[in-house]
Amino acid sequence: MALNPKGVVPTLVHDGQVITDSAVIIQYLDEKFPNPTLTPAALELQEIMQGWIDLQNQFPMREVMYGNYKGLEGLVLRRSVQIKQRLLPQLMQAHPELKTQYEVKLKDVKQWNSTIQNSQAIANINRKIEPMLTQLETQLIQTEWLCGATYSLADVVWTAVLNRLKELKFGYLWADNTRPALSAYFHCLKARPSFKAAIQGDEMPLPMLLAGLRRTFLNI
Ligand SMILES: N[C@@H](CCC(=O)N[C@@H](CS)C(=O)NCC(=O)O)C(=O)O
Repeated sequence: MALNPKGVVPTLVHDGQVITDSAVIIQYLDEKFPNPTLTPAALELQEIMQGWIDLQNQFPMREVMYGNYKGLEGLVLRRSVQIKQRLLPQLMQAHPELKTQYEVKLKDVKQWNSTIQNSQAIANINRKIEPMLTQLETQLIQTEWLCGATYSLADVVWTAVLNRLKELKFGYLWADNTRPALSAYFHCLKARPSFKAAIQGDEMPLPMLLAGLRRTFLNI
């Protein structure tokens, strides 16, 4: 909370500087480590890239994820938000210097909790997914990557979103030739070594699942 008042990951500390928000973090990293750069040289393309990053940022992925996950993982995830809501007042008391941050966080977590327990609210949010995928398809019919011929930070952020949507069983929205350009694009993303290094095998580790189940069923 001291580093990142929103109390979320990722939070990067580099050279004594605290950088929050994944979109800002990847842009920071690309600037600091530009070989190879994932930012197009042309200003016009940079604006397009920013547009795709902003679109991703506006998408309520947290609610989509916690609201749609099925099975035991879903149970554990949703329960973890309830536990968070219960623990935050205790943390606030223990760290009075961070009271303001904790108050904002608690309000946000309450809202998050009520959204993910409300199937109608989740259904409404889910309806935003398809138009967004159509927007991607329209672009990808014309260009290989989101900003044209070269892979960029826009593709980095959408790799995470598409992979998460696939995990949440929304992959049918681009499978079976419903959105062929998007389907081919996702294939190309998955074939990249960075995908294998960073995302593949990113399942909830067993110890984490077990700890979550203990909390969920035994309240410890
Ligand atoms: N827009 C932020 C969103 C960060 C975010 O929501 N992170 C989640 C990752 S699951 C988190 O830390 N959630 C815990 C919480 O909100 O308490 C970013 O991209 O960095």
